Order: sequence, then structure tokens, then C-alpha cells
Amino acid sequence: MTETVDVVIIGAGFSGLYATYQLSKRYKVICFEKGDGVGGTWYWNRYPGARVDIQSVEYSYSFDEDLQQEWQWPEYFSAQPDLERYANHVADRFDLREHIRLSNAVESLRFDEQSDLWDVRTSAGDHVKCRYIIAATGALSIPNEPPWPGREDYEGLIYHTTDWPRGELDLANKRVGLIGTGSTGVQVAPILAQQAKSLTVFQRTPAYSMPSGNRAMDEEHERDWKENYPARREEILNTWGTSIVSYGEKSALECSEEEREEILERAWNSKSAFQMQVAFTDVMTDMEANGIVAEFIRNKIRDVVDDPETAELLCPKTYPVGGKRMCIDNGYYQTFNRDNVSLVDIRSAPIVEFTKTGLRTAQSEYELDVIVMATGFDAVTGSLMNMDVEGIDGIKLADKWKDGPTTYLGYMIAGFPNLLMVHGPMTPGAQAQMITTGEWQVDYLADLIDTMEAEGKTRVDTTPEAEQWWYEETQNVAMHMVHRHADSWYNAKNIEGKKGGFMIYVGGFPRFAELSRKAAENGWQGFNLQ
Ligand code: NA7
Repeated sequence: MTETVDVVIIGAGFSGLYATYQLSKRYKVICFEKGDGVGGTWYWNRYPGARVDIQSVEYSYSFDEDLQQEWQWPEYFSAQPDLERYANHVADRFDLREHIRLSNAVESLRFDEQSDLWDVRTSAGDHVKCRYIIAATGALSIPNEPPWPGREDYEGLIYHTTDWPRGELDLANKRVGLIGTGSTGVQVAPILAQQAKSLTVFQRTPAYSMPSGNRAMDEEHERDWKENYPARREEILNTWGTSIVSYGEKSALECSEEEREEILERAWNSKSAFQMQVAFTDVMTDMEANGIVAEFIRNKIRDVVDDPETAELLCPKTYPVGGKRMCIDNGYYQTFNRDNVSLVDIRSAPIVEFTKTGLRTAQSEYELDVIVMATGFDAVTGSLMNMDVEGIDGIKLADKWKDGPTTYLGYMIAGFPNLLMVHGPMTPGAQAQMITTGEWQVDYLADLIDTMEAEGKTRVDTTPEAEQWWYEETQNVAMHMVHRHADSWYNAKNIEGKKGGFMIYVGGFPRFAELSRKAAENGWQGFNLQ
């Protein structure tokens, strides 16, 4: 049976849930979700230690005043179970479940040029026709599992952190190997070290990480936010990193050494990694200024880690602070002072293969009962590229994006009409706080849909020229920022062979919002409503 609705939303993560809430008020909506529960990132990433790296009072919905007043976050930085509970609460409280189909992944999307409708097919056999697609598929959904040979011969257990088994995993007496030291590796390592017989951390590039200072929520902090929510939410959207921190007013190069130390020490204790990046005016734009912050962090690592050789190996030296997302941790560096933890440098001696009993690097062999892959994601483009998406004239999205994604303001792809994205390629995405900016983007796309409907239009499609403009803007902005000196998922350099330039807009959310707003005010310039 074929059903017909107005909008199909892909993904019931935080943006998909809000899109379902917002659009189901006036349109017929179905939201398809691959998982058997809602929450997206916070449904999948249930590895021990998974926790948000922005304070929960910020990283939460703003759309309903009662919700933000009534909800209580137990800690400053919520753990995954609390975030998943919140997503479920929102789904129940706003009656979203009637629109959501769980365990039902969208497999193919085909645009019908005669009717201007999308034809959607799913893993559970659903067949739906709809005018609009909202792809809220998440920037970090498809795991990156490097194709080292021999995996099928390995006799132990392998888990990617985004595919962690439900229930207790007994690691006592297990020799555990952890590959990857990004935000995820930094969170999971201290817990694995406590639970396992031994932990071997395989590090290619060390992270910059600072202590989160996480603790139980205190009444005063909660009250302060709840009394000021509307103003704070607005302020969030008006700051470069969409986070309320105190933006430095001086160049790091202008300050005396004493002044710098004082500012950096304050930033170090601020509970915000963004604070380190904006402690001075030029941390994110000037490599010399950035180097001052980097050395401060390296000295903090040296202070904590007892063994000088291990400490040096943990010190990032090849890329700037904030060039890729800075981590925030709960005892990461202290973990390396434990007797059961060792660090292996796979930059100088890369992993070569899995063996029957563990891993072999170019230098040694390691016996491991469990291998944890915290190796990140085929980020930003992965989820849409993994679906069979066909636009006008039979173009496949996988072909169009084979050399890297192009989009118009991150919302649309030329040749794929009526397919609208939230946190799409070349939006501020990870360089921002994704719940609030996701709400903003959904509202923007809802305005676009309302305009289409009010004007009796059936097709919105951007142009290659508009995409080219946005591509250049995204790349040019990145050329002024220190991000260009780091390889990461922001610039498609985290996976060998992946192509594309900067996939994250690092020019700040306010500029992105301003350009989006201007386009809408100029008659949806670049969107081409037909
Ligand atoms: P990240 O930040 O992409 O980190 C992945 C880690 O895995 C990183 O240390 C990588 O080293 C390592 N990695 C990836 N591929 C390989 C190969 N082939 N060999 C060795 N090491 C490898 O992902 P996370 O899950 O930690 O964090 C994702 C986001 O979640 C983060 O940005 C926050 O927004 C929250 P590399 O640095 O590439 O040398």
C-alpha cells in the first residue's frame, strides 16, 4: 500500500524530533527512524562514559518554556542515559510517537518529476509519497571502521563505540584495546581502565582535552538559567560558537605572560572547551596566538601524567587547539598513571592487521580480548550517501557527491528538489551547539515550506551557481581559521580516500544565520521556488 503525506522526516534524533513537533502541527508527517528508540546520537552512543561536552542547560530544547522550566538535569554535563530519557520525554510529552516509525530505515528516495513528489521506500517495506523530505540524519551516524585486514580471523570481541552492546559487558579479566583518542576515546578510556584487566590505548593523534569539572547540578546554577532562559537562548545564537562563554578582548600576543596565565587558568576551569578557544581574540585565527594556548595545555598534561615519555606522547604538537573539536574529559590524563594502562603510538608504527588474538602494528603484536573502536564516523555526508537517493534526470546523490558535497547554505542540493537538510554539509554543525541551531534550521525550513504552500508552489530546487557560492564561502572562511591546519572530519580528512573540502561552516553561527535570513528576505534567493 502506498501512503501519501506532506513531509517525511528522516531520523528521530533531536532535530528530527523537533521537526516532527513543528511540522506535524499543520502538515501530515511521518518520521522514519532506523533505531528502535528515539534520540539519534544519544540513542546509539551508549558506550560507558558517553556524555555531552556542552553544559546541559545550554544543550537542550528551547522551543517550549514549560519544558525548559520543568526538566531537571541531574548533572552539569548529562550522561547518555539522561539525554536518551529526555528525548523520550519530549516524544511522549508532545505526542510525537504517533508520527514516528521506529526500526524503519529509509533505504531509497526517488524524485518524481511529473508530480514533484518524492517516492520513499524503507527497510520495513513502507512505501510513501511526499512533497518534502527533511533529512535530519545526523552528522555523526555512520561509523568509520578502518579496513585493516584479518578482522574475520580475530577471535575476540570488537565494538565500535556507536554500536555498543546493550546491558552489562563484563570486562573484568579482559585485556582491552582502544583505538582512537578523539572525544569518544577520551570519554571511554577512564571507564574501560577501571573495568578491564588492562587497557592499551592506540593513539594516532593526541587530543587537546581539558577537565569538564562535571558535578551534580546545583540549585543556584539551575535557577540562574531557568530565570534567564529566553535571553540566554538568544545570546547563544548570537555567539560564534553558540555557547555562552566570555569572549576575550585582547590578542594573546598583547598580554603579559602573567596576564595570559591568569586568563588561561580561568578558561581551564570554565567547564567549556569553547572558552579556551576564545580566551583571546585570535586563538582561532592566528597560529602564534594559538600556540600559546597549545603550550599551556601541553604543560597541564605534563603536570598530570607521571611518566614523562607517556606525557610527551599525549601532548598534541602537530595541529592547533580547536583545529578539530577540543575534548572535555573526566580524568582522561590521570588514566595513564594507572598500572594497567599503556599507550601505543600508531602514528610512528601504524596498525597493520587484526590477528587471531589481537592486533599487529608495524612494530609489535598485542594480545587483546576486546577491541573498542573509537574511530569516529563517515561524518556529515555518510548517512545520505548510504541511501539510494535519485534526483532529477536520474542523478544519484552518491555520484553527485563523489568528489565531496556541495550544498546551498547546507539546506539544499541542486538537482534534488524538495529535499531539505538540517545540519547538512556546510552548516556550522559541530562548530556549534546542535540542539539550538537545529531548532533554528528546522524553523527556517518550516518557513520555506509554509511559503511554498501559501504560494501554491510544488518544487523548490537550488542551482549549481548558488551551491558554488556557498562552497566558496565555506572554503574561504576556513582559510582564515586555524582549522585549515588540522586533519579531521570537518574537512573530510579523517578517512583515507574521502574527498571534499571543509564540510563544516566555521565562520560562526551568527554569520550563517544572517546569510540564511537574507536569502529568505530576498524572496528565498537561491532556492528557486516553482
Ligand atoms: P573523532 O573525533 O573523529 O576521533 C576518531 C579517533 O579515531 C581519532 O583519534 C582518530 O585519529 C582515530 N582514527 C580514525 N581512523 C583511524 C585509523 N585509520 N587509524 C588510527 N586511528 C584512527 O571521532 P569521535 O567519535 O571521537 O568524536 C566525534 C565527535 O563526537 C566529536 O568531534 C564531538 O563533536 C563529539 P586521527 O585524529 O584521525 O589521527
